[in-house]
Amino acid sequence: MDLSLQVLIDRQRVPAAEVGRWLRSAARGGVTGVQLREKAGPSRESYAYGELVARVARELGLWFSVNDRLDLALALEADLVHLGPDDLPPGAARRVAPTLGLGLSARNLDELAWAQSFDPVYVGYGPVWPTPSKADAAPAVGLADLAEAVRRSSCPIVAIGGIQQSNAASVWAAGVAGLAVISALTESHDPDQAARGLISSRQQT
Ligand code: TZP
Ligand code: MG
Repeated sequence: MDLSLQVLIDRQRVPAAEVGRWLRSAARGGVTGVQLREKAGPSRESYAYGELVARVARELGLWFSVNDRLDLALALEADLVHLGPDDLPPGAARRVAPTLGLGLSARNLDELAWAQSFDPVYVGYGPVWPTPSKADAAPAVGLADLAEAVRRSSCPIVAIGGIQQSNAASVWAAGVAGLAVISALTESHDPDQAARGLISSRQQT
């Protein structure tokens, strides 16, 4: 699974009518995976939107992940479910869905040790910088802590939180396996170019 560039989307940021065109553009620029991150609204609507995202992701050869919701991940036949320390315990998800991939979040080095013990596909680490995209985000960890996480981790680290074109090279330099972003792509007028910029800053390290 290519973890290089993951985008987290929801119905507000990428409306259903735009999903096809939008994801095609993002994939052209180098997005490798998409995470459905629906925090509000009726499950029925999240499911319908997720069906669309999953179908387009498959057509484009992107992996597909679901944030928080094991039920939606199973119903949508996702590649991964992404869980944080306050979500359904990873052990419970494993019991219910032994073959479903796990992505886990860690907000500090202690949580990284916890996350690694489940042998996830990757650990999302951050927020690296403060971000307006997550209401209840933990304090930013910064680049030095991110690099320490990479050194300590036995599984791939994906950086998240406040990653933009302007700072992406410094994140790659910490040795991460990939980037996970919301605003850098969903608030861009040109997801192709924006993704291309994030990917190409890897070469600058
Ligand atoms: N988890 C930690 S920070 C964050 C999430 C979901 C938000 C990332 O959004 P952005 O716009 O890329 O900073
Ligand atoms: Mg969560």
